[in-house]
Parts: sequence; structure tokens; C-alpha cells
Amino acid sequence: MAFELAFEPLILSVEAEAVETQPDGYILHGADVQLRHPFGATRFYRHGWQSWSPTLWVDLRQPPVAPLPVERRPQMDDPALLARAQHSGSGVGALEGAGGQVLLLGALDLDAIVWADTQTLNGHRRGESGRWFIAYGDEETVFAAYAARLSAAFGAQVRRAAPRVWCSWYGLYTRITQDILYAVLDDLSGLSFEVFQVDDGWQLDMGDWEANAKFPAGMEALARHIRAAGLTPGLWMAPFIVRPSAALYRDHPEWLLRDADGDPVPAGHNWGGPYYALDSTHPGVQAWVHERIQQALDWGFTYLKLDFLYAAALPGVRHTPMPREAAYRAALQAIRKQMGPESYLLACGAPIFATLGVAEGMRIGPDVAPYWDNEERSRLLHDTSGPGAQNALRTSLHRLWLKPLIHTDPDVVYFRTRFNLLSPEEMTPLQALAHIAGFKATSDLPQWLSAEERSQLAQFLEASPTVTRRGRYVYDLDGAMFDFEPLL
Ligand code: 9PG
Repeated sequence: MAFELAFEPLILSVEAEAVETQPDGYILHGADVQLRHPFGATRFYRHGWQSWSPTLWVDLRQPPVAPLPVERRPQMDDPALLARAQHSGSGVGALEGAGGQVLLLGALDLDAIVWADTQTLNGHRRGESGRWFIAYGDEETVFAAYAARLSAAFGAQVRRAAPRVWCSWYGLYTRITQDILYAVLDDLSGLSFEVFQVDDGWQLDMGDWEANAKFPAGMEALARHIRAAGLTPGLWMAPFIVRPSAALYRDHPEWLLRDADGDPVPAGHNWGGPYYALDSTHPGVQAWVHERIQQALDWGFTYLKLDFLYAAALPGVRHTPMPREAAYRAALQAIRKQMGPESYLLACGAPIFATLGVAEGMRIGPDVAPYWDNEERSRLLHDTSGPGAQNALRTSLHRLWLKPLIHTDPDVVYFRTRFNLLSPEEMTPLQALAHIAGFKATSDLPQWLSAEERSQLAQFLEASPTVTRRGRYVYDLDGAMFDFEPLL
């Protein structure tokens, strides 16, 4: 049915099943909704599916985000989004209108996409029907109104400030050992971190979540050591992916998510080969994930960074047929419940919408790196989902409107100049973004820091500047202005 929406002075016509007028916009009903817009070749807010997926304003005259080779698509974005010819985003999309106004169309359900061309703005939901919020006005106002609607639909998890985290990844990568981490713990004393998070490198394999030979005393001893240093033990796991080299892959082929031909669904390509998704609706997988999470909790880790979560929401044939984001959300909810109210869940590589209201924190951009950009991947492959400070900054900046819903983690910041190609002009904006996003973390090894750098880190951890947004990319932190636009 056709309806007219009045957005003074605009009247827009929309195809939907039903329309409800609201003080801050309209609610549309229907699996498919279509609006005609008068903005022509304007810019589109393209919202990527999971943490690392490209999220930015794009020009409708330019081609849509180019997909990576098929085996790497899931780690970039929803493969179904990347296969589309139109400018498409996950859950929400927006167009720049006249005089700095923005027209936003956002789903209030999971498993939804928004796409646009020079004449239409469209919503499509995989499911029987759908609910959508549409608003036109000042950018900050319409995104805030949408965030409030999402909070009502999915719940918000913001109960306390995000913890200050030391994370092993961006300093040591997989080269962590028990002895190195014990030494780092000693050197961190005097800095006001709250969480010491052990990242990738402790486990036998993706799928075999037991300590490897670099942790001879075991994970329980490590957690005890961290707690004795006055910090909360944190641990990285990727519970829904498995590598072919893992014992799990050989022991339980029936647990893999499979496509219509019966082949395992690849979740990406890393660590020198493909890795596969587990079917989180399979009772065997559910029992196994429960055991793995319980083991981490029993070891004493009460902060879990769960990664590559999108794998549980990839297209595939499931043991229990259900929409794929709903399948992932149910699995994450089971984990969240098991963790109890005192433990912290940081979701990474996570489908954004399906994680809201479940996890306390979520990575909202791709990985930072001790360099600004990987020219080859960004320029030649046109992939902005890869590691690099610029990619991380860009995507995270475009997701800050999620702040009322969840702790928004823009990834770690740097203070070290050792083993780091970033200039001060690149490091300072990352630090500012951490204050703006409200999530502070670093991977700098204390022994790498000069006395001056260590004191900058100490100040960063203790500061909580008042943040005022002055424009899309302009923020005021206690009177200091940061304009991120030239960096994008
Ligand atoms: C550990 C890391 C860190 C990091 C996470 C995640 O192949 N990939 O496309 C790919 C993307 C991101 C990535 C690793 C691989 O990083 O974001 O913080 O925990 O895993 O392996």
C-alpha cells in the first residue's frame, strides 16, 4: 500500500503494509518497504554488518563497496550484502538530504538490510514481516531517536563505565608466553588498568580451547597470577569457528554449518588457510560451547573477548531452521546467561544488531595496527575492513551513535614509539577517539615505553574529559578540538 509521510517541508511517498505516526518519525510495517526520495545522487550512510565491516558515508554515484575474493568475504562483511549490486547496508541506512538534514531508515528487527539508489531508499527483511523506524532531520537527532528505538527493541547493556584494558594482541600478537605475560604484569603495576586480557596465542587451535605448550602452568594459574596483581583476568576465544587442523574438526564434522550442497561454510581465510563456521543451533555445539565457556569461567577469567562471532550468523542450512541473526543471538544469549551478571562479555567480529542488548561491549571497527594504512589492501583491493589505524578510526567514528546501547570499543591506542610507524599526529586522534567512545585500552608493553610515554599512558587512563560533539567529525574534549575529517 502507498502512504505519504510528512517531513516538513517534504512529503515522501512510501510502500509499506502499514504506517504509524510517531512524535519523532514514523514506524513502517512490512518485510519490504520502499520510499521515493528527491535527493538524487546524494550520499548514503552504509552500515557494515559486523565489527570490521566498512561503515561510512558513500557517494551514490560511486560503485558500491567492492567485495573481496569470495573466500575472504565473511571477514569483511555479510556475504549476502557484498553480493548486491546496489549500495546496501546492514540494519540501518541514511541519505543526506537538503541543508544538512538526514533521512534515516532503520530496522527494529534482526535480519534486515537497507539499500538505496538515486531515487529510492529501501528496507528488506528476511522474514514474514518487519518493523522500521524512519525519521528526517538533524543527523545527531535522527540517529539518537533511532538508538532510543533500538534500545526499546533489543535492550541496552550500559550499566557501568567500560573497564580499562591491557590487551596482549597489538604488542605481542601470537608470540605470548606465560613468562612474558608474567613480566608484563609486573611492569604494569602503578598504572590504573582494570583488566588484563590474554588474546589469541594461548590455545592449541581454533576449536581446541586448551592451553598450548607456551602456558605450561595452565590457564588457571595464569588467571590466579593476574588476579593476584589486582586485575581482572580476561581471555580471548572464538567459539564459533574451527580450523581443519583442530581435533574438533575431525571429531565432529556433523557440527559444521553447511551450505545447500552439504559443504562446510567457510567463515574466512586466515592463519594460512580457511576456517569454518559451527552450527550454533546444533545441540552438540550448544553443549560444547557451554563447556568451553564454563572452563574459561572456572579457570577464573571473568572478562571474555569472544571473537569471529559473525560465523554463527552466516548463511547456511541449520540443524534448527531459523533466521541466521536470530540463531546467533540465541547462542550469544545462552553464553551471556551462563556468564552471570558479574562477568563482562566483549563481542568482536560481531554482527552489530544481533549483539545489542546481549553483550556489555562490542568492537565497532576493524583492527588498529602500528601503521596508518595498508596501501595494498585498501587501495588495490578497495577493502577498508583490514587492519590499520585509519580503517579502525573511520569505521568506529561512524558507529558512535551506538554508545547509548552498548560499550563501544574502537580498539586499542598507542603510546609507544618503539615498534610503531604511527606518528604523534596519528596516535593523538586515536587516543581522543577512545575518550569519545568511552573505551580505553592499549597493548603497549610497559618496557617499550619511555618515562614520558608511560606518564602519558597513566594520564590517559585516569582522564575522563567532557566530550561535546560539534559536527559529524568534530569533537570538543575539555576545550580541545578534534576534527577527524582530514584524517579520513
Ligand atoms: C586475534 C585477533 C585480535 C583482534 C580481533 C581479530 O582474518 N581476518 O580478517 C582477521 C580480522 C581480524 C582479526 C584477525 C583476523 O582480528 O579483531 O583484536 O583479537 O582477532 O587473532
